Amino acid sequence: MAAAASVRSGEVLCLFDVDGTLTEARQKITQHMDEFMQDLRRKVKVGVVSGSDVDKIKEQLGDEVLTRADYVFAENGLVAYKAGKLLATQSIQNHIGDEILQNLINYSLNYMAKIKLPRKRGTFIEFRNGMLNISPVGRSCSQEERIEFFELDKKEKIRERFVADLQREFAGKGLTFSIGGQISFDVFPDGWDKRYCLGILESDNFKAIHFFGDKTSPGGNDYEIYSDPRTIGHSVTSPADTRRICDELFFNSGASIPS
Ligand code: M1P
Repeated sequence: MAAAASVRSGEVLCLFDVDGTLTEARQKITQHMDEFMQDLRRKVKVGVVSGSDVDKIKEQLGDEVLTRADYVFAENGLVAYKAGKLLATQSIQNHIGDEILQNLINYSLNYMAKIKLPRKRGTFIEFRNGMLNISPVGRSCSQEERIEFFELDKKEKIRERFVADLQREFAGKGLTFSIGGQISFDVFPDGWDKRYCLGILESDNFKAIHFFGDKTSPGGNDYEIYSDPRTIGHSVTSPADTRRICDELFFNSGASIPS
């Protein structure tokens, strides 16, 4: 697939979260959904914005995602691509400094060392460009172990309690803790949530930016961008629901592209 054409002012952009919106959590996009997105791309510009890093987005949406979408905003846009080209990256260590960063890592490892779970695996803290991703069970768990932790977490609120503790411990340090997926939460400087990518998009002068996400309630990692006045927010329940809404908005209306 060729790289996207340059963006003309006044166009419409559809911006999609990944997990629960374009794919099932941490799963690959289905062929049907992938084809749908390419059909949509004939009508509007298409971008993705995820808390995940670019390698995970590629695992889920395919290696060609950087050119099969007009924009890819990994780590909430802290690593940003447009038409396949890297625009900018951010560094959490430069922003918050090594002192706070190390305190946060030490405190989190210490907290996790005291949690007893049915099982633990590896990679409890993943250091990304613009954020840390912290997982009590460990990111190297299998799919079955992931679901097991997710179910346990729903009952025991392991991540919620961990996040509440960190919010108390690191109050006033300018950090946001965001639960987006199933086994982990993200930590990044205040303001570096998914709205971060809207700043990057400003100069492209879109007539309208539609955002689609599944974690749109307060506390969810789609909430801020979903409720931002710069977007038209759509709350979805699954990839099929995303397709249904896009279908209604852009294919079945019979009218011009809604803004
Ligand atoms: O859905 C977004 C989240 O996806 C992953 O979460 P988990 O592995 O816990 O399901 C992570 O990449 C996380 O950073 C991201 O916010």
